[in-house]
Amino acid sequence: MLVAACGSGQVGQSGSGDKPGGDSANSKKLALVPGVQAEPFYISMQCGAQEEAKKLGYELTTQAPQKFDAAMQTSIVNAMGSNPPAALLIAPTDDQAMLAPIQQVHNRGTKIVEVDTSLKDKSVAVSSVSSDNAEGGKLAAQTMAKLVGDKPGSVLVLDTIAGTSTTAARAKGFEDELKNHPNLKSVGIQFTQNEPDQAASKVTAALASTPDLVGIFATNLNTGEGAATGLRNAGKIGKVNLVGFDASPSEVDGLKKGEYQALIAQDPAQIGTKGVDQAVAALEGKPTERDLTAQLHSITKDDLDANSKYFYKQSC
Ligand code: T6T
Repeated sequence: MLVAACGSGQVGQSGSGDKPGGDSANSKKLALVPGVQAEPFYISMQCGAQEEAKKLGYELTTQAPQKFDAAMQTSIVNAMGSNPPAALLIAPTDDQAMLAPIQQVHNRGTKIVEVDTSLKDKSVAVSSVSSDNAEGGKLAAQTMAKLVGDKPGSVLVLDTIAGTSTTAARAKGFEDELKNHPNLKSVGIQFTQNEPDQAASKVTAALASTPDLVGIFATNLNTGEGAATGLRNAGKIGKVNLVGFDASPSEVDGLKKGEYQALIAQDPAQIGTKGVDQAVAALEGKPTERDLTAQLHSITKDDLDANSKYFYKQSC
């Protein structure tokens, strides 16, 4: 587990029994628990959150699991124990398995704000801030249809892990929009466990079984990186369109090299900023918004430079 790539110390180290959010040692403490450590999407989100927390006079600490894994994330949340922060900003790695640990922290008085992913149960968090992921999937399908043109063919969708709210919504948004483009036929959604190697193998298998494969939609950074590897290994770079999600340095590099034909970039810093605003509003008794979205941007090689502000960071 990693502590704060861009800042301060551990969550919940000072005295025990404080009442979160009350007039206590922890009343100005916010904790951020992203989906996984050392990943440009979550680092960029953390940068936005940290800056906003500082501006508003709060202290934000970050602790992320080594892998996008509910058991690892549960350990971090459980370790907050009797000394929880005033507010917890969290990207639940599983829309059901993370309910019990988050609920426990909530029961101790901590305000919960979901950033990026969310739980199925809408009763725990005061606010959820994310991209409009269904809209992102739709945008990806429209981009794919434009890239493929009138040519009929099959497309493959690479999802991450079942129970990841964001990528599930992207995959569904893509499949729904595909119905408006009858030339394109989906060969279905494949799970990759968010492992690039598994994504690469799925692409290798799809290329072998589907000779008319014209496109792949990779629903996040790892699936995209794996898909590019699968295409490279088969000598299919540029022959099969790859539309990725996110804009990590390696994906942007892949777009420049022609491995990807388009990327749907999120604005993770904005998610972090808005998440902190919601947490602070909840703590200060001000109105909050239950669901907030951050903007998405479709980027191709032709408009790369104009969109460089959306590229993700490796550090703050
Ligand atoms: O796409 C992001 C994030 O939105 C998603 O929930 C999980 O994957 C990423 O972190 C990128 O790897």
